[in-house]
Amino acid sequence: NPHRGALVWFTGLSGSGKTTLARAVERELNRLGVRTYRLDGDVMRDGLNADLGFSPEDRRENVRRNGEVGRLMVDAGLVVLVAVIAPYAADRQAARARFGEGDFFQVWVDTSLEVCEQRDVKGLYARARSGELKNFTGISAPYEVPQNPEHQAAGAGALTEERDRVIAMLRDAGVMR
Ligand code: GGZ
Repeated sequence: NPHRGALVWFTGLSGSGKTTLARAVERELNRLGVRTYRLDGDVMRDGLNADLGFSPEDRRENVRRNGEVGRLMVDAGLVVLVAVIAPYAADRQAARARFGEGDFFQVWVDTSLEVCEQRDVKGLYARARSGELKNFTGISAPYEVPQNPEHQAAGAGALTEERDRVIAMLRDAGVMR
């Protein structure tokens, strides 16, 4: 299946389902013969971004690096799935500005704070509420809601349907057939 390079940025709260949706989209793209790479915030923070914390400045640099690495991979012809919170609109916009028109897709994984906190898969929200974790997105640090995402995914929706909507968006944009 011939395809071009593109980047899909899944933005949303911790525990919103960014990674889960990105993984599902990736599996389906691979099944369709599309070559992909997934950049995940917490994985990237183990390596390339190990020097960065969660201050606004460090998040800005974190988002910038994820965008730049993604850009190299798009140049190499891959479809890149980025699962990084990217809480500041200005930082998301700066990342977008590094891509050509039609090469960058923002997907807002719109799961409410209430649902994310109720799930609390990693126990981070509890630690943020107790004050042990500072600057936690949604609790003690902002998440600026996307104003014009290419796509809005229901974080609490059915995974297969949400996956297929992202795939359809990429098809409609001519990323692949
Ligand atoms: C937000 C934090 C924080 C704070 C640790 N705020 O759900 P997770 O655990 O596995 O993924 C989250 C990850 C966020 O990294 P990102 O690179 O995506 O964030 S950003 O774009 O804002 O730079 C979360 C964990 O790191 N984590 N402390 N204070 N998330």
